Amino acid sequence: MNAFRAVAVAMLLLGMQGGGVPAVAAPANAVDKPVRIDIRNFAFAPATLTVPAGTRVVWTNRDDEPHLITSAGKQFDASRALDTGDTYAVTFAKPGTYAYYCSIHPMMVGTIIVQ
Ligand SMILES: [Cu+2]
Repeated sequence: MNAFRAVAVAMLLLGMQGGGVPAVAAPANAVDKPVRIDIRNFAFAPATLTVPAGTRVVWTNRDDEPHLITSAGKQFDASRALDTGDTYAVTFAKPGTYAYYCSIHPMMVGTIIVQ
């Protein structure tokens, strides 16, 4: 083991014992599995979804009617009108509360809580 490597290992061990800042940062995009929301019977299922930051959320329209996902606060781009079986995906990078609705059927509402 050369000197540089010994110092690196020592720093790693100290970092692990420090308890504050982790010695090795997690990758920026630690969430690789999309989370799905079904649109069924004129409702979002689940209506409220809590996910870690970086999660890709995919809506799928299971109804025979078109639905159009729209952010209540214009926090993300609206989908096009989704026909049966169509999907729409948004990656939520920043923590926050994202309310959305169907602009064709505004009584259809949902919330995504990003932690
Ligand atoms: Cu709709």
